[in-house]
Amino acid sequence: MKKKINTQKFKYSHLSKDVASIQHSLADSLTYTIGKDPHTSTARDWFSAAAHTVRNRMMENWMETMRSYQKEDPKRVYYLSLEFLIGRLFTSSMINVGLYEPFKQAADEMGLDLDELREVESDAALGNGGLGRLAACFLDSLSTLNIPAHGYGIRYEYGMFNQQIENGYQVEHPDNWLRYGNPWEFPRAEILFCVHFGGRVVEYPDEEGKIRHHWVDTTDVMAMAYDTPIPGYATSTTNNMRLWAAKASRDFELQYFNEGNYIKAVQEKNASENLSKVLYPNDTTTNGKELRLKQQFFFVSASLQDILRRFFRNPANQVENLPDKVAIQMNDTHPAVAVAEMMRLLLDTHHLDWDQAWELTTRIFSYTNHTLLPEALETWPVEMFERLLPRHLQIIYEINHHFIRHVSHMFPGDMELLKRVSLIQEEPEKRIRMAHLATVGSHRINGVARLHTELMKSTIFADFYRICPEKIVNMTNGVTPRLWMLQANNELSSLISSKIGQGWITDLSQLRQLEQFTDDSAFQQAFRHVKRSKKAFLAERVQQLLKVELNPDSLFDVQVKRIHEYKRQLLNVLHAITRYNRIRHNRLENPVPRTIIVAGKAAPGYVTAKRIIKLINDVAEVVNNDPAVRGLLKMVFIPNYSVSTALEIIPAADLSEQISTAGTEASGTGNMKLALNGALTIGTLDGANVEMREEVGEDNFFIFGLTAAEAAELRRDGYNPWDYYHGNWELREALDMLRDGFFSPDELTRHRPLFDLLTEQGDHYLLLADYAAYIAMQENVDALYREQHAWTRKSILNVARMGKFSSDRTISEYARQIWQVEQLKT
Ligand code: 26W
Repeated sequence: MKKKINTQKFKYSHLSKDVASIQHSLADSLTYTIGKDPHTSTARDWFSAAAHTVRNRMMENWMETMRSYQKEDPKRVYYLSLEFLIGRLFTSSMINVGLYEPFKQAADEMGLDLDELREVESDAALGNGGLGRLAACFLDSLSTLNIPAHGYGIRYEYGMFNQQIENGYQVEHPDNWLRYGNPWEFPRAEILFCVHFGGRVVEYPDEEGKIRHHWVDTTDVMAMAYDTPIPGYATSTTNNMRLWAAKASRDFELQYFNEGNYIKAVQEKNASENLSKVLYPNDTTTNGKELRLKQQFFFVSASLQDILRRFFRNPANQVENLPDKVAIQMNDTHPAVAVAEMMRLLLDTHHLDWDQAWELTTRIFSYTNHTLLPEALETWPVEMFERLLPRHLQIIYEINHHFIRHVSHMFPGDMELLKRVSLIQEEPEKRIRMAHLATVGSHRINGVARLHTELMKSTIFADFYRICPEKIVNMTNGVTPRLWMLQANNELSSLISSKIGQGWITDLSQLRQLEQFTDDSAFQQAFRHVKRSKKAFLAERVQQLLKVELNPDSLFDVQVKRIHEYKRQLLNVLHAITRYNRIRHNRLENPVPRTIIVAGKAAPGYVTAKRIIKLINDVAEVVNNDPAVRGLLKMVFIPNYSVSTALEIIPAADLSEQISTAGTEASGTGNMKLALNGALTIGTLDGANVEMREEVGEDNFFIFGLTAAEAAELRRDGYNPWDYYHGNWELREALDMLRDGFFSPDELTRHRPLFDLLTEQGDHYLLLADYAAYIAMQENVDALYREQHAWTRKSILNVARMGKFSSDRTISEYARQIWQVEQLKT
């Protein structure tokens, strides 16, 4: 804009949050924005009007937050993540800005069904599972704690696929979440950065005769910003999540247009815009696709350009002071190429010398590791890097050269060590180890639970732990109580607040005050009533969706998470089969009615995980239709597990299944959400379960099975699953039913591959070794469930002692120990 705006004449409405004002806005939005009247408008029209009504009430705080950051220029955190599993924003936004109650009243008075409106919104499913959801919880906590922070990621046009179950099998359907528009995002057409790929590197001497590098003849893609406001709870701080969309660059099109090749121009435009088309649905296995590496560099390059532009906007900032103003957290190794890109910018654009550039870079970056599974550790072929990012490859070689020299001085003559820590893997082909790049380029690297961090030090990062022990720290995960309590369980939240006030919402440790009511029978009754109503609600949903009738008085036994061998959904199935056999053969004296609920997605190419889904559905089919177990056992697989379905399932759980092989689940966060909602945990000493048990007390936690050390030892000493098969007739009975097609009468061999996996193929995740302990612990669960008071007591204690697992606590630790950023006063 050339002309100066007369701010005297610039006056907006200052929207208030009272019922009348909300109703006025709803009418305005429906009329002026949606262009409908109440007679013709659909639920979707009303949702859009409602979303605009809410979003407009976040604008002033959002702009004020951005203005104050610009004015004060505090140190900021940049959270770089290829995934943000946000879910729906309508209710969360209302809760955080204090609109929920008046909005509900406004809607009620107008005759609008708020629940119906809520369901219209698509989930923003821009993530796979734990890692993506953690990023979303962190954004909520960062704003709530008034920490200057920006989330950076990709605006995928298609998020996590929708899972349908057809004939018991998973079928993937595209998630076209933007079809009806996204009311929460603001396209910023002017915030556009050019991202380079390919080309070649030329050297030239600068004025002082030093060799400098230019990256030339590149193919370019533009990154355009889409901003989403992230309001904190009960605070005016509203941070920004900036997601990048790929747009074809003008030059690129022109070239073909000039050649008169219109069709080719349009095709190429499409190809470059494909970069932000779809989220890769794999967790834990890298697929090595070139497009994925392009996505990584695309969002890293745009984000770093944006970060540096913002930094240099303040004339007082000099490049040497970057780490005083910028902390960049890499969510796993997915953004690790940022280390090389920062070096490139400092060397080639800002002409720093190597040592200074490196010092700044390592002070800026830190990296979170989310998994120890070897198949999840990213490596990229050197050949691919050379083709796409030739300058970065040079820089990575140079980083490696310096690092290897440093290590060889520390440990002279240890050639094996050098090979192991090198950023370059040599065999069978040359590849870049992204975890090594991220580790060497960061001043801190962290695990996500105490056990996980200890295992990092003793296993995959053992060499780095010798080289720089102070670098590896622990940051135990947490979840945001705003979503996972206030929103998921309004009833429980109100009950808690009626006893201890509302302080717990932003200081979860205050839940401890509930301990005084554990034996209060009125409180117990109210607490049970909440759980019962959540179970009845879920039962209704399942009835509608799956036409299976659930008994809300049965024990709801819940395992919800991605389907993976290491998470051992198969062990859950073995328990279900054993229970089925015990009941139908009258081997149980006083069986406790149980409903086993499983949900989760399998990566589309993960054959075993998909077989497990089919098996669960096959077992459910048999069990649910066998009169011999009627009223005593039900099993359901709830399709399309997502943030939205999690919000319905988790509050209804009595029992939380956290049964991964010890040493495999980095942390888990579903375990925290379930316990916070009053489920008791049956689990292994894995991930954050260890710390959860420590908090709630071992009497209130069902721990079974091998420890991580025992599991490692058993594997080392030679594990033979057949020993367990032959040594336990009930286990054998269950496994033989799989082998012989008991649950697949239409195709007797269908479940053979799973039988083979657990026997001949060595049962890598030690299910058979943990089977007996698991079954025995399930008996203890039944025994306790028979004692209503004792169960409720422990359930209340679980809630009361979960305070540690708020993401507010986690983020405070990151802020102090890794980022050195301050919480601002508001
Ligand atoms: C490259 C493919 C890929 C994609 C995602 C590999 C690995 C991942 C993630 C690391 C998978 C993930 O979500 N990990 C989970 O992170 C959670 C948050 O820290 C932990 O609670 C879970 O235990 C961990 O499995």
